[in-house]
Amino acid sequence: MSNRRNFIKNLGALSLLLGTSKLDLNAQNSKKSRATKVNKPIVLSTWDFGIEANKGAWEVLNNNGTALDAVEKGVRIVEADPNERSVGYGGRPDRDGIVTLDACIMDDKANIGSVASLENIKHPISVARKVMEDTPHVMLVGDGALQFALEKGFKKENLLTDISEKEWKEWLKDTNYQLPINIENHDTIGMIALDAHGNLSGACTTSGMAYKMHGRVGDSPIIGAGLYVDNEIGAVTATGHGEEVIRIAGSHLVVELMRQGYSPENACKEAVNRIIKLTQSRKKDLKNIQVGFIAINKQGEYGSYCIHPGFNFAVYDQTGNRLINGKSITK
Ligand code: SD4
Repeated sequence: MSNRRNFIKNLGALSLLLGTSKLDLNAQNSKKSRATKVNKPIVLSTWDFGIEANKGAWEVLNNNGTALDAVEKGVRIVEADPNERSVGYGGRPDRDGIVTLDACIMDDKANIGSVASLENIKHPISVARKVMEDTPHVMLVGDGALQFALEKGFKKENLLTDISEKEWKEWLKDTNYQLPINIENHDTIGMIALDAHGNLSGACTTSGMAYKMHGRVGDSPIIGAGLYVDNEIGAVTATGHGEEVIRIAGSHLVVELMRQGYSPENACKEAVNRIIKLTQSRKKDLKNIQVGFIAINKQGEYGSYCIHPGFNFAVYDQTGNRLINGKSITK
């Protein structure tokens, strides 16, 4: 007996030495949770506009629909709303006054579709879905994406609303065309869902960083950065400073951490810490960078983490639709 106790003690010391204890603990936790009932259906989306988006998604999920249909329907609500100034119609333009949209979608079978720097189309997420379903490619950009959208019957529309135009002109006067670098000028809707059949999908759509350079593409349409789904493990989406999310292949990283046994929240936290580490080693100012991740696993457990306070996300499951503040590294 005492030998066994010593063995366990030594094993503990060894795993501490190897730095595996946290991982093991998480793996144990997640194994424990696997025995419990799966929390499905469930949908999560970024920011407070996620509440309205979740309602649309829930109509699909609650009627036995697929996670794929749910996430497309959900994010379209925000894309169509001119009062949401960071997504779709009414989104803030680039520094040349042009609204350019980025979006991607991924289903439970690893089908993927994406559009980047798309102009004049109100629902880039649905164009991304068409790329996924009707082409042999996974990503179309700029003029080619627009040409494809028009071929598929999408209507060309002016997406620059009066208020966005007015603000952009004021910004031009005040800033003399200098690129903005702060944590205030972007909000993306990323949505991930687990349906009643136990399948995962996700969607991500944005007008990107306000007053960006024309042609700039963020993380949101990049599979593995702004969104990733692995139907065996979980789904993840990101919001915030796209360049930093791309730098660590953020959403894919979070899925891989969950595969290793991390809880959704700890996986998001680890990814956020990696961004912080790289920011510091590159001697950049962390106060200008905000990134948040949200994640769900196959059991319907969810979590989030961001760099600075201020990020929130909406969750809709059998207990209702609610807004939750993301935990942050800085306080
Ligand atoms: C981007 N990640 O274009 C997007 C913007 C965003 O919350 O998410 N804002 O970099």
